[in-house]
Amino acid sequence: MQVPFGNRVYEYPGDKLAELRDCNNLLGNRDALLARLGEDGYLLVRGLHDRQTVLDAAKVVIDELAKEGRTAPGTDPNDRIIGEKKGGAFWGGRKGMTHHPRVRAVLEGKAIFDFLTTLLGEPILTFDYKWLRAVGHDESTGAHYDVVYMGRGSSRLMTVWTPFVDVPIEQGSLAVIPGSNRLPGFAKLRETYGKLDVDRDRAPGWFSSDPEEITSRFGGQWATTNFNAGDVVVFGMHTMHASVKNQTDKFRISTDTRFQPAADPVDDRWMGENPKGHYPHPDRPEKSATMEELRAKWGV
Ligand SMILES: O=C(O)CCC(=O)C(=O)O
Repeated sequence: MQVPFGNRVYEYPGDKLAELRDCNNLLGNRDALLARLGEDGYLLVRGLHDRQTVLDAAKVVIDELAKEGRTAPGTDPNDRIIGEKKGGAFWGGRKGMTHHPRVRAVLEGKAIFDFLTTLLGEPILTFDYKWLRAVGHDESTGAHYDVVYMGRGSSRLMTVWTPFVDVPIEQGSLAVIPGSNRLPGFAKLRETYGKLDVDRDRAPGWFSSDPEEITSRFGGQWATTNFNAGDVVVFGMHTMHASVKNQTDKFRISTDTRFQPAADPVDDRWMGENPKGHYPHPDRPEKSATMEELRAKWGV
């Protein structure tokens, strides 16, 4: 199948876009999971959450999409058909949504807390701020490291990407470069771009809109998969990731949440009753430099 990804179109599965591997055969073996995380930079767990619990959470979002007039008139909101307002929706930090009991049952539920507490080997916390999105047609996320957005606290911070619905690749699945967290070719990137703070440096966060530029210059291979509600992907702050384009007429609903050891320092932008979030917003024009200018300075 042909997959539009950034400014490229890749054949999947193929040598430019491979398959993510799940770690389900390692569940219950902490050392093996940690070794896999170190090697690949991510852990894909199939069916970590009860599917119905996730679909119940998705319904909160589906109802909101319908309420905001985003689903196509005359269609069943449960089909998530994108209406006239073409763009997607982002409810990051909108507690009425992100802390709705049915959403919290997934994002702060026992399944993910138990998994990450065991993995990290100590008590953990999760950021109060949660990123919740419905991705529209032709939309996607550019390639980046998460550390540039939330790097002020724990070095052991983990992202959890949770599809709230079945997300086949054509609906804009998550893509990762396995090993980008450790491959020697990425070392300079980790030392330069990986030290960026989008707020302190008033900088954009996406490294490139060209997935191939990254793999051809630094190494590795992009990988993605078809996701089902219940699956999660866990990854660290220096794992290069993005999403492929949503080619369908349906909203892709997913969340990104963050977890870390409770004893570690915490990035204060994302905690508290009303987390302050980014400042100034990275998409506003007061940016000090473009990513191209920063990259020229860093030589990457
Ligand atoms: O859902 C997406 O498109 C991207 C998510 C992401 O970048 C993240 O989880 O850090």
